Amino acid sequence: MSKRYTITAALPYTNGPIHIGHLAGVYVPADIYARYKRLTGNDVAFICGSDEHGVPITIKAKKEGVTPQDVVDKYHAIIKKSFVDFGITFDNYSRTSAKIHHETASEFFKTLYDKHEFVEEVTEQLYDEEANQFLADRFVTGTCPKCGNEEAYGDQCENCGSSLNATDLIGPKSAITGNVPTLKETKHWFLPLNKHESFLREWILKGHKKDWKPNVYGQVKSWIDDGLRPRAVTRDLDWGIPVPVPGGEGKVLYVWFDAPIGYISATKEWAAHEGKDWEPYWKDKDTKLIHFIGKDNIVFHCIIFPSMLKAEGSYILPDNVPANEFLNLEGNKLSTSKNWAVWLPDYLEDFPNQQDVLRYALTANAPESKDNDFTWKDFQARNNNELVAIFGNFINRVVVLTNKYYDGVIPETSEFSEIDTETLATVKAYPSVIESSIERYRFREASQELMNLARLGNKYLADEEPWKLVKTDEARTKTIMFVALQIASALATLSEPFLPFTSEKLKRILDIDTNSWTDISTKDILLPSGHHIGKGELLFSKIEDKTIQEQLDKLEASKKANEAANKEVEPQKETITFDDFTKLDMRVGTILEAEKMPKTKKLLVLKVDTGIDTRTIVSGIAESFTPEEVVGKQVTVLVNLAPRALRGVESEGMILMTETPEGKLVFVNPDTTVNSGLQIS
Ligand code: B3M
Ligand code: ZN
Repeated sequence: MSKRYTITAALPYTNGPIHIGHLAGVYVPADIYARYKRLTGNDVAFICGSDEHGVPITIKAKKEGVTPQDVVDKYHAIIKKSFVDFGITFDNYSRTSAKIHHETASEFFKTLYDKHEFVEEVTEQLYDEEANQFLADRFVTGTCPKCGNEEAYGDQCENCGSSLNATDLIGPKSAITGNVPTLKETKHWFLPLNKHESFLREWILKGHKKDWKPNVYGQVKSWIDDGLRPRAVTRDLDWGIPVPVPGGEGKVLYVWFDAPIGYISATKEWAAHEGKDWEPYWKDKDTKLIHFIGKDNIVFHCIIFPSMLKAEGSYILPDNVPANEFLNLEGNKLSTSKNWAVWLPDYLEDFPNQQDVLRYALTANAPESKDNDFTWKDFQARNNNELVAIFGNFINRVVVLTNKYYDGVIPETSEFSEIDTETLATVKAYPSVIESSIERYRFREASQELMNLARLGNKYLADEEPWKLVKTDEARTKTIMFVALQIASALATLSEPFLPFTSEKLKRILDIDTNSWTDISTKDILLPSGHHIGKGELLFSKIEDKTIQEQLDKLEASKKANEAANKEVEPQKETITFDDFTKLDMRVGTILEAEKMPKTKKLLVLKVDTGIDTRTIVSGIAESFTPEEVVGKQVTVLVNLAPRALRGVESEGMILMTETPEGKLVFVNPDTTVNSGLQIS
């Protein structure tokens, strides 16, 4: 029976592109669920949009020397394109800087204000005297009072997910100047969450949201049990939605107050475009509201937003909030600021038209109940051992053999053998097998069940060996190919939520666009005899080790570049006198010969013309230069350094070098080519 679903996916901050962690944590599971609900005949509104207010945007704008609007315009377009590129089928991808959102959020705030749902209070907030501004959210960092994380923000700790007041932080520090903040009085409007505790207990704990994932239910229960406190829902900032009530001048709505309302405004925008009524999607009690998010957003979607909806009074509450844990990358936390990520535009550049490979690898390894690690090796294995060797191989054999034996026409069958009947019965059971996993938000499990259907096909062909029988038993061969084609057709339909691009290709190859999800379990024949299929095309291609190594090298390089960019400059050494300096005798030298020091990685043995003489100098530059690269180079040489033996070679002096932030050694060179021996002072 068809139902109405409002499915939302967390609104990504528009302060940078999105990466594989966003896909794995939120958007691929949400898309699988939305596609599946559509395929099974439901009325779906799949909603998302850019989260364009909040401090991360203003910090980025300051860093890039542009306006916040420039930042959100740039990244809204990049992110929106990434979602289209990866087949994330939002019915509307809006943005919170849109007029309709400002109106909707202002109206929502005004309704709560008029209902006296807020507490208006003047309190002391953190203030940066030098920057002359209040410090809220990511403008201030400090130690989380709950878990000790030293990089907690003023509104939230990403480590334990706690929602914080900036004044809760231990040892707060301004993210603008680094100063220790002072306290200054200011008026804000608070949502008294403590007032909603009994409702939340009733709705979640007593309502015993048994189908909420344990990681979600557990976090929510601990917050409620710890005691809920009023949360400020306005800020002393100039980027955001102005507070629409008297006394709100110079203040904006807290980003986590306005952003969830973005789901509502984006639904309104979509419904207006589609000529639909938006209200049933947010106010009809039979509508299922599902929020797909990452675990750091649980408190906002399970406690704060439901309290807002309850206080407003006319909205439904979320039916489920299947939050995922975090995805790590090669053993380290994904980090936008440290550029430790696989950005979606970069992925597509390196793996064109291979979105499904990433969707599958991220789903098969999704951080559904605990943080999980994305490794390029696993990505390669999922592709080569499953998508190529099982799914692709099966489809390829079915299509090639059908074209080879019957010119692409699906053959007539004779009587089914026992294995045929069993196999076809197993195929019919797969929609409910996959459904059962999806309905419990177990998309990893669901993706493996899909792969098991491909395994079934592979095994059936390997056991029945039509390529051997075709010479001796034409009737039996025809029946085997007929059965195999039914499995291929089921895969074309059931793969759509997980592998949308492959599903489309497969439907094109098999020339089908009719079978619905339920047909697979109800119809006896999915592809009738006489139906004509197309020629084969490779669904997946093997990924070689060198391709994976290139990705690992890229990561290593970005890690080095980031370390370099953030490297602290060495503190100055102790002061020396001018006399000390005059003792140094630095000359221009020319490297005449160079060779590697045997059995070492770092050392080159150089013959240097110092203008005074030609001498041997051992230099630790072999990892930055080959001997050929340095011959003829003019360098700065400290000539009166006492000789010392290095690996049995007497080194008489030192070549002056420096190390770039990327860790590469470079010569401290005289500006132009000059005679060796010239003094440097
Ligand atoms: N912009 C995403 C995050 O915390 C946040 C989600 C808003 S959903 C209403 O990374
Ligand atoms: Zn914490």
